[in-house]
Amino acid sequence: MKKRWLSISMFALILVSLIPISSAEAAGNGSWDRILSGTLDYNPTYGFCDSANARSTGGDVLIRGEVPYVTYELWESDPGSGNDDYIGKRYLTPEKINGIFRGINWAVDGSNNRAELYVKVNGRAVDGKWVGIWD
Ligand SMILES: [Ca+2]
Ligand SMILES: [Ca+2]
Repeated sequence: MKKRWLSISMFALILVSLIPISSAEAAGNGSWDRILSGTLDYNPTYGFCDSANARSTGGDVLIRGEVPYVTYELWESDPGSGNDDYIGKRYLTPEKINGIFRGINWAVDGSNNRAELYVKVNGRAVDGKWVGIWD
């Protein structure tokens, strides 16, 4: 029983990460490049899960998460405590697997001229689950 559940959830993960992004949701520069494929990891100090940072040139950004019916937030990281910039949030479902954020050039900063993007989900329900970011 457990094994079967595992294979079903693996299937869901492969599905959500590999489904082609439709042309109706085209990126500004014409192609989506994946800049992050990783996990959301629980931080007990803050009570949320977040991903590693991914460097973006701004423009349009798309996120996907393994777990449906969850609100995924997109943030931009800056040095120091409490300086990160909130970009927005998207509630993702099996019918709406792409969370798209348009025109986020304003989030590009720093000497590297990049936005350090990460995904955050409140609580610990998505701990260890997959998340992806495209630029
Ligand atoms: Ca910033
Ligand atoms: Ca930054």
